[in-house]
Amino acid sequence: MCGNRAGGIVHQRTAPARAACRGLHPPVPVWQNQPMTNVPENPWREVKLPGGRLRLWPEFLPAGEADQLQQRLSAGLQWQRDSVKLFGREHPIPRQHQWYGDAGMRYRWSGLTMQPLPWTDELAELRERLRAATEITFNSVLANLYRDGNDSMGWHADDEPELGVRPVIASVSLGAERDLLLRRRAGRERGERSVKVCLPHGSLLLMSGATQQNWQHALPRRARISEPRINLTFRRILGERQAATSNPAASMAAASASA
Ligand SMILES: O=C(O)CCC(=O)C(=O)O
Ligand SMILES: [Mn+2]
Repeated sequence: MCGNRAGGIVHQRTAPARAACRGLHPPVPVWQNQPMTNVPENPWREVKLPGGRLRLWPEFLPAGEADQLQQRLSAGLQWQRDSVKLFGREHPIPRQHQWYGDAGMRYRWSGLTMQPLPWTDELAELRERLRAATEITFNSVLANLYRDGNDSMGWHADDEPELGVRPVIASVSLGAERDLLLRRRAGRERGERSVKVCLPHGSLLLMSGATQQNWQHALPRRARISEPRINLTFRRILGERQAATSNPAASMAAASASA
């Protein structure tokens, strides 16, 4: 495990050279349409994040269901590999991904424009479970496939105009346990500690409040990890008009797009 006794949440100055993460749980039968049973009274762990809000539900999906879901998504989603252009050069993104959601929920990030594929049964089912757990109806999900510890995600915030000002992002992790790092935007020059959250198989991480305004997050490379991981970040894309009224940056983007 990459966690500690404080529940998988550690403050650190720099990313550790390695993270010893546990592997997959043994497989058990079928991913089923099950109601949530045996949910402890408060399954959430609050991560202290000044100017933001982060909650982790470590055992959101029971291990057997998480195993089945991982297998089905790994084989069934239409994974694609994209590049982003930086200073005129193409850089392949070090993971595969795909965008699913309600019709019209276009998402633009890092110069990519993603049009949603229709919900698969598994993703639609998971969206329902998230609705029950969070009372939020997500209308899209970015699915990410990290083939092993060499795949990663650099520092960024999920702060695109179409997500609105204080987006709630529900992030489900399947497979190899990886650590998510968070750093405060304002604390970078002061050498502030980053926050490390271990994301176990079947866990749910909820980012909300002003997290995306005040913090950045990254999933660093961990060369010793040889197992794959799937991450599903469920989001709510706002309609263009809603985005424009809730976020001045969005109104400028909408204006220049229609110009
Ligand atoms: O893989 C993860 O846990 C994080 C992914 C992420 O931050 C993103 O896709 O925006
Ligand atoms: Mn992100």
